Amino acid sequence: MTSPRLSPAILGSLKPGIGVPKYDRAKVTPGIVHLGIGAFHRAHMAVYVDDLLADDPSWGIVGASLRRPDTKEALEPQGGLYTIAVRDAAGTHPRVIGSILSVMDANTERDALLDLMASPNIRVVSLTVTEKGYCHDPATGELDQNHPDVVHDLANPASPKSAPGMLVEALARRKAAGIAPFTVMSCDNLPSNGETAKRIVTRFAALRDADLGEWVKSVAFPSTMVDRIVPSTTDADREEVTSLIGAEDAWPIMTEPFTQWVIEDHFPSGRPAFEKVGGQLVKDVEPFEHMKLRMLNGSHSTMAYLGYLGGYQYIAEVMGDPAYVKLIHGLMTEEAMPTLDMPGTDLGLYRDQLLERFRNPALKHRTWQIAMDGSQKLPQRLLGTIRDRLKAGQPITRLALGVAAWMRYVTGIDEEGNEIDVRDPHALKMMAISADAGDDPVALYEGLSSLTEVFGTDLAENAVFRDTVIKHLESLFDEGAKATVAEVVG
Ligand code: CS2
Repeated sequence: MTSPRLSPAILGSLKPGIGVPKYDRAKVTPGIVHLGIGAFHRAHMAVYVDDLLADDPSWGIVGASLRRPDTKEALEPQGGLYTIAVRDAAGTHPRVIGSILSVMDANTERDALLDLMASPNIRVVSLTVTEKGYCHDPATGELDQNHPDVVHDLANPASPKSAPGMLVEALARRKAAGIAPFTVMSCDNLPSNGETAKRIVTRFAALRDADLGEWVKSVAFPSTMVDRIVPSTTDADREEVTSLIGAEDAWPIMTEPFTQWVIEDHFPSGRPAFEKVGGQLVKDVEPFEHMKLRMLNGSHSTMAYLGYLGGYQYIAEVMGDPAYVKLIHGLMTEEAMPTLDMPGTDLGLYRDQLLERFRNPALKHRTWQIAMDGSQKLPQRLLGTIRDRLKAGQPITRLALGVAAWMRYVTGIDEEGNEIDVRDPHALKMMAISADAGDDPVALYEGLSSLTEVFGTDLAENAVFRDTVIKHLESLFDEGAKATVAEVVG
C-alpha cells in the first residue's frame, strides 16, 4: 500500500507516538527569513524554533534557497512539514517539524523574497550558506571583490545572486522605507561568523554606496556556534522514515541526538527566547567557536581525507580503526586543546563526547561529504591551530598530517588509481596544480601551499610546516594512508 504524502491534513493520522507540532500552525506568522535552507538548518535552528512557537508564534521561518529549488519542491507539497529522524544505537526516532512556513526559491522569486526581508515583521535573517556562500577569502576573512557573484551583484544590485548581495539589497529597501534593520545571524562554521559576515556585508554595501555602507554599520551581526552532525539523506533513509511515520516525506533529515547552539546575545530588533529551548546565550561566542572548529571540525576533516584515502566510506568505520582513533585522540588532546582558552569547560569530557558521537554506528556520515570544500574549511579547522602552535614552538605532527592528506586527496586520484570526485570551488585550479606536480610531494606542496586564499602568505614558507607536511606527503604517496596513520601514532 502506498503511503499518503506528509502534509498538514494528515498530521492526525500518522503512526502513534510520532512527535508533531504542538501549536496551531495557522496562527504562526513569519519573523525569520533563513537563507540557505539546507539539511543543517532543518536539523538545527528550525528544531529550536519549533520548540518555542507554542509560546511565541511570531517567529515562524520562511526559508529561501539561493541555488537549487530542490528543498522548495520537496517541502511545498508538504506545507513546509518534514521529519527529523534522530539516530542512535537504539534506533531511529522521527519527529515532524512545523516551524518552516514556506520555502522560496531566490532565483525565481527574488523580488518577493527581498520584499519579505524588507518587511517590518522580519526581525532576524539567519544564514547557513556554507563557507563558500560568503564570497570571501577564507585566509583573511575579507570580501572577495573578484568573486563572479560579487561582480554580478555590484553591477545589478537590485537582482542579487549572492548572500551578501541579498542581505544588502534587503537592507537598502528597509533603509529606503525607514524600517529598522533586521539582525543578521550567521549559523555557518566560520570563525567569528558574526564579525566575518559583518565585515563582508558592510564592505559590499560600501562598494554599492557610501551612505548605505555607513547605515549597514549599525546592523547587528551576532556570532553563533552551531553543532549537530547531519549526514546527507539517502533513498534508504526516505523509505525508512516513510514506513516509520506512515506517510511519505520527500526529504526527511537524518541526524544525531546531540545538538548545541551558543549565541551572542545581541539582537536589537528582538529575538525568540532561544534560552528557553536549549540555546546558550552568551556575551562572547569566540572561545566556543574555536573549541568546536578545532576539535570537532578539525578531527572531522582529518578523518575525512585520511579515511577516504584509507578506503573508509563512513566516519563510524574510521572510528573502527584503532590507529585512526589514536591519531584523532592525540590531535585533540596534544595539539588542539592546548591552544584553547575555555575556563570552566572540561575539554577532556568534550573530546570524549566527540569520540562517542563520531562512533555513532547508526549515523551514516560519509567521509566524502565532509571532504567537500576543503579549501574553505582548512583555515579555521587546522591552519589556525597550526599557526598558534608554530608561534609557541610546539609540534604539529598530527595537524600537518591532516593538511597533507587534504593535499593528497585533491590530486583527484585515490590509492587504487581511481578518480576521486573532488568538490571544491577551487577544484579545477587544484587539479591543474597536482597534474603539473605529478606524484612529486615537494612540487605538490609548493603548488598547493601557494594558494594564498587558503594558506595566507606566512605558512608556505615556514620551514617546520613545510618539512612536516612534505614528510607526511611522501609517506602518503609511498605507503598509503593507513600505514602512514599507523606509523605516526607509533
Ligand atoms: C562537517 C560538519 O561536513 C563537514 O565539514 O565537519 O558539517 C559537521 O558535521 C558539523 O559542523 C557538526 O556540527
